[in-house]
Amino acid sequence: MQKTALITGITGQDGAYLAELLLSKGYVVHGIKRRTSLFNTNRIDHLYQDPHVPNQKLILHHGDLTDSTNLIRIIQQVQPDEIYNLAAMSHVAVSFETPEYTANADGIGTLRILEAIRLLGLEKKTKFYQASTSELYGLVQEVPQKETTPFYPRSPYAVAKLYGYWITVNYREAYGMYACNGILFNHESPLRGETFVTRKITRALARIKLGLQDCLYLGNVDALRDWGHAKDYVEMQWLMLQQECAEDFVIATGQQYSVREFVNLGAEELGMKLIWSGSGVDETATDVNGKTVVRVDPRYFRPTEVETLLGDPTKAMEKLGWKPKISFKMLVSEMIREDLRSAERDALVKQHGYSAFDYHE
Ligand code: NDP
Ligand code: GDR
Repeated sequence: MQKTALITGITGQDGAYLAELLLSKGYVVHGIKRRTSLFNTNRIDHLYQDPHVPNQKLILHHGDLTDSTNLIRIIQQVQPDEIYNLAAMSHVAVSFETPEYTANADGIGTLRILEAIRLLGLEKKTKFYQASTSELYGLVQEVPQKETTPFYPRSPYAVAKLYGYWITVNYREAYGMYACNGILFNHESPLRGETFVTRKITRALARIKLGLQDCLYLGNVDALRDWGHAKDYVEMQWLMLQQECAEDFVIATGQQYSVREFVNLGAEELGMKLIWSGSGVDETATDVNGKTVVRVDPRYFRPTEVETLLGDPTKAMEKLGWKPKISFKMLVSEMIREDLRSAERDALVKQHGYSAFDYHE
């Protein structure tokens, strides 16, 4: 029986990898995308299917997590077997600037989908996946963090996601819905948004290497994260919906690196050696010629920071057979390779007299 899935946030990093995975498994995939003034489907363009061709397997709908009637209409029309709620204002630092919107999209947005499932009488048909996050642990209460570790969110983003987490648990318990949380630790890829720290680093280092950018400005380089690859993680999202009963799972690698270590490894991949000096806001890294290529800039500090995250994925290993295929080194190497390729393209464009606008955030 061909299954139908609905992905919110299909234009994002995970949405793109998940759509690819589900299509490869024979699903019909519906995705919700926001109306934007320019196309923003780059990550899924390779999956695009002309709507005029019959038997389309990838179908896009305009929608928004802040619009209940829109969500109800789409879910009614699609009658999905599985919903993956990946849409969110997902940037922790930006959530301090847009806290109300973040609560609306990330918190109440989750409720809107669960309510739509219930109102449409789909509680027994539609399985629901909620993109929960290691940010829930925030000020960590236990090391490493597992499913039973108490939460202590440290940003408007994490507080909104806390609501999303608990409303998912509540609808499972109250209405017997198959609804589960994947508590995913940071996962990255060449498709990662350019303003998350890993992609910011690999993009900047590649551009510095080719003389397109002078310096990489970072915030807290001591922050420690448990970084995996998005491609591995979306497979677990799917598996969580293929179980007998809905349960919540931590997905992590169980290994931790600092932002500074990420920078060093990225630089090594490009044949650059960095020498760090100073501390706090005066910390810098120079290359072997003494040129400063990394500077700490307090504008990237957060009002409340999550200093350290380290996951314990034992439950997922035992029940879902979780074993990440892509190591940290392979992840950094792939991201650097892809960013070097796009920097080479930009350098070529520049050589021919065109200059690309270089946005820094
Ligand atoms: P991205 O930021 O790459 O993608 C977010 C997606 O949500 C985009 O498609 C975006 O659309 C869409 N979106 C944002 N706001 C709305 C809205 N109001 N209505 C509808 N769609 C909206 O995130 P990731 O792919 O990295 O993450 C996927 C999910 O997993 C998110 O919920 C995130 O919070 C969560 N998460 C991510 C982790 C990670 O390390 N990547 C770890 C743990 C959880 P547009 O393209 O138009 O901006
Ligand atoms: P995070 O990811 O906040 O963990 O949320 P991000 O890559 O933004 O930050 C990771 C750590 O790096 C530090 N940092 C910087 N971060 C950014 N963005 N820019 C900088 O210049 C910079 N310098 C240092 C941060 O302070 C932080 O400690 C991601 C998102 O995908 C969430 O949606 C998801 O829920 C969590 O991962 C798990």
